[in-house]
Amino acid sequence: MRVIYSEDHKFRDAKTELHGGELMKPFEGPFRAEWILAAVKEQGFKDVRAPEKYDLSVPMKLHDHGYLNFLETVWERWVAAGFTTEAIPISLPVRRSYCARPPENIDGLLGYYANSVETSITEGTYKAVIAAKDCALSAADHLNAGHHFVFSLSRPPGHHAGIDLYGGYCFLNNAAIAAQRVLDHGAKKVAILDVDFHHGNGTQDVTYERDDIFFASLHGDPMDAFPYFWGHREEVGKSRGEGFNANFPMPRNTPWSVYAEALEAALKRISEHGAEALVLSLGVDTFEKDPISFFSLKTEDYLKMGAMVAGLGIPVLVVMEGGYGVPEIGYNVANVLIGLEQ
Ligand code: OKP
Ligand code: ZN
Repeated sequence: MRVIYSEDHKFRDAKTELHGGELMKPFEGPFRAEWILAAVKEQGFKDVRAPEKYDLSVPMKLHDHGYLNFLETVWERWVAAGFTTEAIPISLPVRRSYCARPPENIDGLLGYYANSVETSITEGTYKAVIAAKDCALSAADHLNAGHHFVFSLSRPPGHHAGIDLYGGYCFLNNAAIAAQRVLDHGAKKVAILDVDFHHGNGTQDVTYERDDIFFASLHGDPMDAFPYFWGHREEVGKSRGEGFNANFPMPRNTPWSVYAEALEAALKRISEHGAEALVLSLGVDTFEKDPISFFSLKTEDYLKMGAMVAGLGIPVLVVMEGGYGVPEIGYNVANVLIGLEQ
């Protein structure tokens, strides 16, 4: 298992997250990658490499070009508008708004491109976002070169980032970017399996009308969990992508025994799709002690998760998504990697 890691994730270190009506210290911070890196090294994954640098040609196949320009320039435009704090949108397009075109004002533009508002944008954010994208692309190139397992240990996460939407701590869809790179190298069919506690609404958005990327997500029922407006079972894909999207919402306190059945079903669908490679959007916020989630997985369950995914018998590129609050996140991630290699 090769691990791809860039120190540049540290440039995303927001001071604020709007949570429960207050600006608090964010759940998604540099300490997460540090805990995960320390644990995977301790568990024997010592082949840690920095990513190569890439341009935006692969992200441009998935994300809106105006959105990419927004990500690159938002901080300087926010500062130029006279703001001195982290950037948070105020006004969002909602039901019955006429939002056919992005506003010119940066305050309005933030809302135009946001799918939620807890994700404050800071000076260093874009640099870290680019590094996470480079980790995903480098990991894909290692897979393309014949490695069976690769881990992109990156942050910020990506699975809530849609075609032209940021939020849920995400900006670029690292998992879809990796999947696209594998397709560009010659694979005809790939799959993305999202085991983060939260529905991968961004990944669903960028893959919804495609039949070359099968997307499956296991997550807290959106009736009760962020991102609330996506992730129901009836979302099965659209036009040529119809039948290539599968959601597995689950209730509070879901234990491994129930989770494993959904995972089995998702893996069966991925097999039937004929995927030649898998991108695993790995969030370990399904852990029983996660501070913002409500499943009941235990540290040893992640070994079984990795082993089940390895049962597909295809190359697996693991991309880091969520997992918060407690140092166990590192051991939970390491257990998935150990399970994969068994
Ligand atoms: C990102 B990822 C806590 C409520 C949830 C956003 C959660 C983003 C999760 N303030 N807010 O999928 O782990
Ligand atoms: Zn999550």
